[in-house]
Amino acid sequence: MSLLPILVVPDPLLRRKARPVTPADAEVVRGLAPRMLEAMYAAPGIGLAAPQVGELLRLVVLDLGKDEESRAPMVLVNPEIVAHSTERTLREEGCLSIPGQYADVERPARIKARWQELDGTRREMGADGLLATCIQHELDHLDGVLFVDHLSALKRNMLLRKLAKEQKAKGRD
Ligand code: K2U
Ligand code: ZN
Repeated sequence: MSLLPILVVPDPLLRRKARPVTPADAEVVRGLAPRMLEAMYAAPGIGLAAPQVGELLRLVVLDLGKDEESRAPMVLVNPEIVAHSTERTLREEGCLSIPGQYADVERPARIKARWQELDGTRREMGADGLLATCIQHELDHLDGVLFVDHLSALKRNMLLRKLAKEQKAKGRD
């Protein structure tokens, strides 16, 4: 089966709020989650949210494993951040929907996330470091928020203009 295409800004779907997954979505989600993981590994990336493949569902996949041997895929259905530290941390972020553009983003250093697994099991986990950044980045996607929205308007516009220029040049090649 072909790889799911990852939407790139300024696709309007990336700015829409995703709806909660319901039991009626079970079959669709069981089929979609593995395909999202494949698209994420191929990108490559360590996280992917359903809106990035055009599905407005509150569904995220992530895997911080360093290589094929250390894969540890996670599927988060209806994920929420239920607590976060007051301490914040700065980390360079990229985004598969804003290819080739990077910037430092400040976010809470530690979070507590709650979600359901594909089989409906409820999970809760504390996270810090890159995992905390990735979960916050992906949950932003579920609300139509992109990492550039955490930057100053000047930096955001510079970065998006640079992407548009690169996309245009690519179109000409
Ligand atoms: O949502 C996405 O676009 C996937 C991002 C998630 C992410 C962004 C920033 C920081 C952590 C995760 C992609 O995985 S970006 C590629 C990447 C790969 C390794 C480490 C950081 C970012
Ligand atoms: Zn992203």
